[in-house]
Amino acid sequence: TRTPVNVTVTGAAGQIGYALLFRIASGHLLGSDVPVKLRLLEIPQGLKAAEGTAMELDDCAFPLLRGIEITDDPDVAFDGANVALLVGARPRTKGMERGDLLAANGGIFKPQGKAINDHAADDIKVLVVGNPANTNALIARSAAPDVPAERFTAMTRLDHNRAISQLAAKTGAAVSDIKRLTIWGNHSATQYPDIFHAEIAGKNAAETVNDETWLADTFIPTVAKRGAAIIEARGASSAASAANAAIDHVYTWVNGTAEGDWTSMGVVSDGSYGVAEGLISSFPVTTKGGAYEIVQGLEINDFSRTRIDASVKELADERDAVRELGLI
Ligand code: NAX
Repeated sequence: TRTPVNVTVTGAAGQIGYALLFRIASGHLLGSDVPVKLRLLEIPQGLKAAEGTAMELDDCAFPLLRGIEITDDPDVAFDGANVALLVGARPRTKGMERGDLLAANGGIFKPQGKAINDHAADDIKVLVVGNPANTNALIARSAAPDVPAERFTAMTRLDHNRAISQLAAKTGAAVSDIKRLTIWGNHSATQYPDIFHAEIAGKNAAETVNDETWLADTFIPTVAKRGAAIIEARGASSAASAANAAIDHVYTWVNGTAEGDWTSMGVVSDGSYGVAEGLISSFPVTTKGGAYEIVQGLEINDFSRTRIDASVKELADERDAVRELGLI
């Protein structure tokens, strides 16, 4: 029998947490034969609700779930963690300046990064979901000098999945026929969903669509502003789809991308495609054996270049702002 994998989830009492935990416990995060132990990190006000969720998890009698621990202490939550899903974050509230938002999140992700550095297992893999996800990942990574930088990733898989779905709807293709879609840059309104290298049933997606107006005026803004559209419709931000994307991100990282396909992940830049080294930016990546590589050698046309550069500039500005605040 396999040793259980320790999975830490922060913000466990939140709405994404509620949609996420049951799927982790039922084997969707790592595989249907991998037992898991859950560690739930919450702030003191969230502990009681997390306990309620843990009661429901017990009531599912999941065969793979080997234990649940709930704490408000990051040192306890990340002790021996193999996978960490950093979901809890400080949302932007009315009248809040960007600097205040970055500072408030620095107060969360810096100590969590340090706790990961000091207590997590050697094979720790971190996914940051809480916004601003890329820069929160940068803050956590900077506080964890003993952990290889590539273990800190930010979630753009929801954007990736949204883009596939929009492209399928436009072309009448099945989502499973769409491959090699890429989200570049920041998980924000400046993100760039790129279909120039994507394939629909083996044919180039941009050539199949052959409609640059749709691309520029409909597809890109629909994907980039989907989060706001969900809030408008649902009266609450994306939760189940975000949890699903977090599951997809980690599952793909651990279990590998399909031959001939890739995925999108926010990962530390090695300077590829002119993205400044050290920024946590979304790239096309392939995964194998629990490791990932940025896809190399893609030709970037002018349409794409402008949009990648704009999103990367935003990431560089966020990095400069958190540097000024002493957070990295
Ligand atoms: P909720 O407000 O429902 O839940 C957040 C939870 O985090 C709360 O229970 C809160 O008590 C807890 N929390 C706050 N600070 C904490 C800390 N220091 N340690 C542990 N727990 C802490 O938000 P939810 O809808 O679940 O969203 C969570 C985050 O995901 C938000 O930052 C949101 O912006 C972000 N998202 C990111 C997405 C992405 O694609 N990267 C998409 C979905 C989502 O918007």
